Amino acid sequence: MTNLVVATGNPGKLKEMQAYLIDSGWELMLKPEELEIEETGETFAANACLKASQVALATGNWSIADDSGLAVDALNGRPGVYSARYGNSDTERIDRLLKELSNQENRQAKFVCAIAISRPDGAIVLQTEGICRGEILYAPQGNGGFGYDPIFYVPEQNLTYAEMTPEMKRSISHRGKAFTDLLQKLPNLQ
Ligand code: ITT
Repeated sequence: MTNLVVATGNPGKLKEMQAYLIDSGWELMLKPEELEIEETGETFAANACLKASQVALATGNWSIADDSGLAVDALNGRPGVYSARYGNSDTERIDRLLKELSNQENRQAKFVCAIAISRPDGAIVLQTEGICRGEILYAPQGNGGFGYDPIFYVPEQNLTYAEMTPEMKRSISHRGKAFTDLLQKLPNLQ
């Protein structure tokens, strides 16, 4: 089995990425904790490529990275690629977003997930993106998941991401859509 380093320091993401990749035929490895990549890109795709490529070069292995975030219509797509930098904790980030939307009736938003896979020499060989549209609630609801999950409501399921079982979130989420596409292409890579 070929090693594949999962290039994330976010435990919530890591758990979901491992679940998608468990039967993929790759030997998953964790990114060394001290290895941090600065996200200088202006798009999710650019940052996913940056992380995958840098981690591959630093470890000498194949690497997979996920760059994701929440884009709110009434905020012109913010926090977008700054989703992780919107506060120092999940609670702070959620509070800030809810404050910014406090007088706003348009609650439409989308979660975006870009994934990139790099060869050990840093070359990106696969990229994909998934989107899930939803609405931002006025207060958090549900205890599951991570990050912005408690305020992201999906009308088709009548649940927030945080109220879904991990299996349901995996099947309909932005990350789920990106991985469905990726997993079809993954076996042909090496
Ligand atoms: P890595 O770069 O190390 O992977 P990160 O947390 O910095 O970890 P990003 O730069 O991609 O990752 O930022 C993503 C932000 O969007 C972060 O605040 C997440 O909590 C949030 N996010 C991404 N996917 C999410 C999901 O499925 N549910 C809730 N929040 C999510």
